[in-house]
Amino acid sequence: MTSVYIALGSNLDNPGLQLQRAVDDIDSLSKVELSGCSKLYISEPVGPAGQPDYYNAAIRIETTFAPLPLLDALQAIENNHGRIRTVHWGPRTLDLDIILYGDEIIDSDRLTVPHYQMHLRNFVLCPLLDIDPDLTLPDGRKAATLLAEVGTAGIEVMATKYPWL
Ligand code: PH2
Ligand code: MG
Ligand code: MG
Repeated sequence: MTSVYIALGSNLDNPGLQLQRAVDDIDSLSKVELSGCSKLYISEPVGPAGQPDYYNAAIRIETTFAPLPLLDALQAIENNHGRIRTVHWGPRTLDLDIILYGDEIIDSDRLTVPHYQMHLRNFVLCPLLDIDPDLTLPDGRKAATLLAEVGTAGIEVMATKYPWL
């Protein structure tokens, strides 16, 4: 079993419900056990202007999936939620990003872990810290230190305890 942190985001078609259903979908995967769930946040969009605010959250799972099969399973869930891949960083019904996979460093065509922007994004760091306030990256950096560097502007708690809605 490996502990994996997954960030969830949505800014289309009832985003809170998209995230709540996504947690249930991931928890239902046969090789996955849910071991932690963050608060639900609303955050200002990073990227192209003029898109709706995002809902964001994170979960921790214990899994026997290898990284790429896990990515396949998460992308199938994204597709089932009507995800259409258009604009880079543009609006989406559901985005599931593998942020950390145990202590592994992965640099392949399809997958970069730790997520290459995690240290810049408070909408990823805040939810991760809900689950594990002592969270440390494979390079030894503390998630709490990274959040102190980026700050908490533009992000608000919508609901504290899962199920959020
Ligand atoms: N995801 C993006 C681009 N911009 N902004 C916020 N606030 N939250 C996101 O999840 C997000 C974003 C691409 O994955
Ligand atoms: Mg993303
Ligand atoms: Mg993604």
